Amino acid sequence: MTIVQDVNLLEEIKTYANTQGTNYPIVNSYNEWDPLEEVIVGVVEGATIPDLEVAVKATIPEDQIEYFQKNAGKKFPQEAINAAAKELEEFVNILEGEGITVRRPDKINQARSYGTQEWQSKGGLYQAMPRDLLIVIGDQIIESPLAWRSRYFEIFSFREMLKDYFKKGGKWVAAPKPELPDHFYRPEYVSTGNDDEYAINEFEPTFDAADFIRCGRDIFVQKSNVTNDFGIDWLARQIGDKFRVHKLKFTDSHPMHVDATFMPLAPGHLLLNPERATEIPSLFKSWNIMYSPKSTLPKSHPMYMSSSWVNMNILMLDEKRVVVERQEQPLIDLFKKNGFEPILCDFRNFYSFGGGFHCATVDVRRRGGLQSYV
Ligand code: DAV
Repeated sequence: MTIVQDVNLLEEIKTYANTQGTNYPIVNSYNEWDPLEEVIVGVVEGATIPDLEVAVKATIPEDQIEYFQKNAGKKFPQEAINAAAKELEEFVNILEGEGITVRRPDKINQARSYGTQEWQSKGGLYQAMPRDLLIVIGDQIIESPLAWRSRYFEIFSFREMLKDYFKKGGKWVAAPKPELPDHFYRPEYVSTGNDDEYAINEFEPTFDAADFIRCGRDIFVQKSNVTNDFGIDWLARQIGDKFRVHKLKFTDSHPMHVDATFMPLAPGHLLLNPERATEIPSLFKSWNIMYSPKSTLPKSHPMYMSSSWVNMNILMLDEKRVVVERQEQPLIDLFKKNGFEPILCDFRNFYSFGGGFHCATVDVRRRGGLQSYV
């Protein structure tokens, strides 16, 4: 893994005014670890099997391809949804118990077809993973231009809260709505895991917000089967020259979302996926590098959309407290050994839908300002 390009590289700007102790804007989050005050947590009710689009096929586990092909547009098994929903409630209770304000999107029926003048989708997907849809960088909350047609209208179930944030002074921005024509996709593409080729091209900007990770003024991003250079350039220009955007490249044959690969935990501490991060990114050479143990999930556990590396997809409540899956003992031990305070929550049934605690959330407000950490 190496930084292949620095976007928006400007002269060094060290520390901005740290607003600690004063009032923050309603939308305020610069990194993954400042004390969390308000968070969006997804909902999984209504989760629907998406069409086997080119960029879906490029990212889901191969043993699910036939299932998606046969069942697109139908709901995922109700028992699986119910079990995941129960874990989300436990997660919300934990967050609220820690004094954090939790907002939830509207539950909408995704098992309904829709389309544009160019294409049709048998249904939507879910509202379970707000991390893909929205990114907060500083005082802006930004809607992503998603590359999956099955996620075209997903953001609508978050609009009530976005309107509310706007009314309370939040800066609300949406990236240009993509067209997603057939020629945007590359069905012929076969990944080697090490090339710079993906299932989408550069016709228009797209990204999933979960391909970005925030470390103060340094923002890290991977290109993937849903995030292209054009999308990265759009975001870099939108957030402006207070930030530097760095592209990272990992060894991953199904790249989509960097947060089960590369997870800065707190200043000086970086959690890496040992299979994908074969090198330490150069800016992190002086950091404490922690390699995530493999998930303890049994092979028989259904994983519809992702690998079991979602065990390292954790949420930091501050520089010490970390929400971890209850049964991931080796990872829990690693956190303790490195001075972190794990807070345990069942989440294996939620994993089945393709994400962990980081995926299931968007941190809208953390207590802290813009700083340099690397
Ligand atoms: O298998 O590493 C994780 C996806 C998180 N939204 C993976 C994908």
